[in-house]
Amino acid sequence: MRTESNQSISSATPAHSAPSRLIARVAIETLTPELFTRRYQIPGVPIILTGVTGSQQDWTLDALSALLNQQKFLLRRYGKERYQQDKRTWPDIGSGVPPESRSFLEYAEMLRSGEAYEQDVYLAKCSIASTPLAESEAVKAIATHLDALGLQPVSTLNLWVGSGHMECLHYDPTDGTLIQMHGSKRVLLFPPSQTANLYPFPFYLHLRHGMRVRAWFSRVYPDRPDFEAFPRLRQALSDRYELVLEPGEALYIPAGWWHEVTALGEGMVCSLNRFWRVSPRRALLSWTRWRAFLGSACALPHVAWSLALAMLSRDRQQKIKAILQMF
Ligand SMILES: O=C(O)CCC(=O)C(=O)O
Repeated sequence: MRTESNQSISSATPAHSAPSRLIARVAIETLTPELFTRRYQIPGVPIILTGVTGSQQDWTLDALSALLNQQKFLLRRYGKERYQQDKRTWPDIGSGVPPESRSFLEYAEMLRSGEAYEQDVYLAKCSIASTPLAESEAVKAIATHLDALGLQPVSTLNLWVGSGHMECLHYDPTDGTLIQMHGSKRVLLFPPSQTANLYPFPFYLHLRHGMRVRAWFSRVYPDRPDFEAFPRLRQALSDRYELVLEPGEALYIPAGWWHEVTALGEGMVCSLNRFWRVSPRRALLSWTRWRAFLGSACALPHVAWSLALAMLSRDRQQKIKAILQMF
């Protein structure tokens, strides 16, 4: 029997805030690159694109297991207590969580037994470039559709597989698309103008923690607001967008837009994402991007020191791999 160990998921409007705003859905076939660039990419406006995977997707756990088999992936074990804790006490966040290397079949077993749900074990942001998924019909359809919008990639396609996981509130310094392949995800979004009201970790924290803690993560839980500790959160909540992303849909998330992403239900939920270059004017004027770069720059002395220590240790390869994996 699985317990409600992960943060409770509610799409209802919390009693303390105004109703969520909505994000429009547009069939990708109807968008020309000019239209996409003018309406969404240049101003940095999120949009849900439908029909992105063509009819070629059914990424069930059995289908993924058959294709990925013994291929190794890095998993993050968050543990069931994490979302009960005050985020200010977290020793690590996101890619800063120490990775565990497992074959896909081992992870599939964790998903089937409920361990992945109960212990919140997440296969996060793993490149599919050297896997058979890269050659699949669904990925070809995605590439054709997204290339046609004129976006310029700054990453490969990444795989995200889990059960009940909540990827907590953060933003990325590049534009991104989150593409839903199996199951559904609830996404909460806040515009970059709400950054101060979402209490991000300060960028200088990287001096002390390197890349384990990240300035682009928020210290608040939007669904369980602590207005005493974070009074300005009230303002952010009145400027909140909410949606459920369904298979075959892609959410375009412009750089600096805060997002909290929760896999719905207890079954396996799978997505792909990819990051894209930001339009030059928005890149230059975005404070959220600059503070992320400042944070990364502050992390450099700590990272260099950790690398030096890793070089001197016996299991240096493992340690260096774990440090580099945080980027
Ligand atoms: O799907 C997730 O868990 C997180 C995805 C995400 O943060 C992104 O696509 O930028």
